[in-house]
Amino acid sequence: MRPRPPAVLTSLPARFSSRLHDERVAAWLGMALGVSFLSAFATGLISHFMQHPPAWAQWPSRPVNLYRVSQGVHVIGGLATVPLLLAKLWTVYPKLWQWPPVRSAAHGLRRLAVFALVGGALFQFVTGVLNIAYWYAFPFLFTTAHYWTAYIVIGALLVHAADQWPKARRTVMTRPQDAVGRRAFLLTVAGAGGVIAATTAGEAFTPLARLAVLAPRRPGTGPQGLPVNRSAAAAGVTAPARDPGWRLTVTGRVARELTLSLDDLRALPQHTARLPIACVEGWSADGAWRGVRLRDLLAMAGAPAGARVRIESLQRGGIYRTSQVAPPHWRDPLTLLALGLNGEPLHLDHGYPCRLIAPNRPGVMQTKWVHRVVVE
Ligand SMILES: Nc1nc2c(c(=O)[nH]1)N[C@H]1C(S)=C(S)[C@@H](COP(=O)(O)O)O[C@H]1N2
Ligand SMILES: [Mo]
Repeated sequence: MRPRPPAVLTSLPARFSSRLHDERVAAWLGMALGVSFLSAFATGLISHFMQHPPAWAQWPSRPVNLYRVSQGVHVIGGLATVPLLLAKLWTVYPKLWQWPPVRSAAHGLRRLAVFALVGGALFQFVTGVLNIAYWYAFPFLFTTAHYWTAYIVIGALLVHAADQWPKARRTVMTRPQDAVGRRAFLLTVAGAGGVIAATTAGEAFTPLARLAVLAPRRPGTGPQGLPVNRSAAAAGVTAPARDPGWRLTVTGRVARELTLSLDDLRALPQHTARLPIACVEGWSADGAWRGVRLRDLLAMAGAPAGARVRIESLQRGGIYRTSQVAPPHWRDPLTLLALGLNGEPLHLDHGYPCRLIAPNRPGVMQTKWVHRVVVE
């Protein structure tokens, strides 16, 4: 004999009185969420592997805005998905109390996948939003946790989607018999997602910058019209960056080591590149950068053509004090050690005396306050 459900559960169905706890609403929302999660996963992988390229692979340096668009889709698309996720959870939460909780091994596995999917998705959204709000309320490194949880979420999503697909497809293909306000509900949810997208897209898409009231950073703000992520004071580099004794050295596997003062750098051929800073947190903004081509410096030093280059900052600690530049990027004529931005000498917070700026590259790898270029 089956155990009877606890009394509290038998009284529950009456409380889930809304007719929107409904298969049809759940199916439509599920399909939309599936598309959105897959897009987040793909763009997330791009971001991860741009920051941590495997030894055997190199990213191209073009198109210039590839990373910017991909990361904008990741963050803005992710934020716009929040209402969909909440609506889906609200629609299906009566199932949480289904009785018996596990009917068979297969049913148990299905439910396990749903729990992993819901738990993982909530974790991704909550920590993701806290991260772009610069509220590091958690003890772990966000990027690592976000990356590994993504595999759990996508694995669980595939199991859940394979399981639900036949039923969901049938549900959306048949005509509804009754009108219970589904269309209005789904349109409201889609509208809420649209409002979030519209009020954050301007953080990456400059024409909408003034609408971006929900974005923590946006183009047009900050010194020289560009947001600042970590200031010189926060990075502890104010004194060494201002020191007239500052020198740039080009060293490592080179024929001639170079040591250059700021005046030496200014005396070299100067080039302008219009390139974005595209932060992993979703915001991006164009600047007109002016400075010395990295490839010119490496040619002067006699660096081997296939070498990888490490850019080092004056900053003493922090995970973004160095970055790697692979040949497609350092050979690109747009890749500069910039001395100026938007017609002025580089602001201290943008990396004075000199910073790396390269096309199609995450913001975290656009190293500021550079003082050493090491050919590996
Ligand atoms: N040395 C150093 N460079 C750095 C950082 C840093 O913390 N230290 N932050 C990076 C990040 S996360 C971004 S998005 C860009 C932002 O550049 P900006 O402050 O000039 O806009 O700088 C990058 N360069
Ligand atoms: Mo960033």
